[in-house]
Amino acid sequence: MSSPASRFRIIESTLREGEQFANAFFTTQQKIRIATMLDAFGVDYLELSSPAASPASRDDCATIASLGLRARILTHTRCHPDDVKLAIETGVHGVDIVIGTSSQLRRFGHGKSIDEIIALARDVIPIAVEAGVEVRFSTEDSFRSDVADILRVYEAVAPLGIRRVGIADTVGIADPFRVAEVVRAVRGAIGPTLDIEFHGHNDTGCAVANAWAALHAGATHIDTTVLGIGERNGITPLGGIIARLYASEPELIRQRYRLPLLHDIDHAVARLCSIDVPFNSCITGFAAFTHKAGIHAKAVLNDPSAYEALRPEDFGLSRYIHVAHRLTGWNAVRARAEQLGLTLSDEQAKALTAEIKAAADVGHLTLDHVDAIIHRHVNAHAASPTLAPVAMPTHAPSSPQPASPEPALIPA
Ligand code: HCA
Ligand code: CU
Repeated sequence: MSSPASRFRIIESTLREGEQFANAFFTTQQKIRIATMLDAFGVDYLELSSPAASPASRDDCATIASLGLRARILTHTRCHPDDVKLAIETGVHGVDIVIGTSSQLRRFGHGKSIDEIIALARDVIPIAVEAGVEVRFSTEDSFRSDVADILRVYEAVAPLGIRRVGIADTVGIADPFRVAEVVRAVRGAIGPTLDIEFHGHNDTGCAVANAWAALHAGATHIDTTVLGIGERNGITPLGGIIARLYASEPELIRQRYRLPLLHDIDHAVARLCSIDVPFNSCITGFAAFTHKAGIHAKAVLNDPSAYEALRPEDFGLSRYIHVAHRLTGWNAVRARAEQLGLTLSDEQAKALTAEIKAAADVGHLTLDHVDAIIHRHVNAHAASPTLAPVAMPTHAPSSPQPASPEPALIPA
């Protein structure tokens, strides 16, 4: 089997699932900006909120579909003839049709039986297929649905001219093993030619792993949003799945996506939603490339790959050695002194490190404190060769800015 990374596509749903995030409200101009950034990054599809949601949602579908982006524009619709007709009129390239198949959603949502769902799908899908748009048909809440039920639905819709089927972990209940099992069963039901899309919520923290498992089991399309925003705590984050794919196939992912744009995309969407980029966001979290413990710092100064699965340079970012704390080590301290234009002997570096650790035991240290200690120590030992101190920025201009209190970071 070819690697999952070589044949997958991203369906970026920040402008659909992301709009369902509690803090999200995007104006038309903001949607255009997000769509343009994601297109420049290189996602394959952009999914937009249903035109049936509101008049502005309808107009935004038409506006974004007419921008001439490279990405194909999709909109999300209920399995209803009027919604699908409205979607087609907006000029989008495709419709993502969805209907709930779990007993919970059938009972508390639309109230239809599986036979009724199949009959409805047979009425609705041909409207889109005959209009010449790309059609996906998905079963909402797939993982709490009876597998026999969803397979019956997929078997029924597969011959109707659709391009792909969708499997949705609507409540984030699935784990990677179950996802793989269901994807394989769906592949068996629909045959080898149709594509399979996976949409996974992150309620139990498995969204990236589930998406990865789906790809390994034969899924072809993954739904993402920027930072994972969406209903409740959201879905597979774009940065998370990119990090996962990059770890397996760095060359391919570097070629396919403009990775240095991710930092600005994450920060732009965070700002629009009045949130911070979470500290633990893959790639763009403020400490994603910060090394702290002395043992780590020493090895990273020798060779960054010692403690890095991802190369920050590939994402337009810098790595940092965090030096002003009690876990620091003398290699890191000596590297900082070198950045200040000062050369330390091993003994000096060790003595200084002891001083820094003692100071850090007493209270919070900043990089300025560390620099002052280094200067004081070097000046007190006049015999040591001292050079004129060189001012070093605490952060490279493009570096992620840490939330306060600001750790003392030095570029490595
Ligand atoms: C929702 C629906 C959905 C749809 C996914 C899909 C889900 O919660 O509004 O179209 O495949 O999570 O089931 O986002
Ligand atoms: Cu969802």
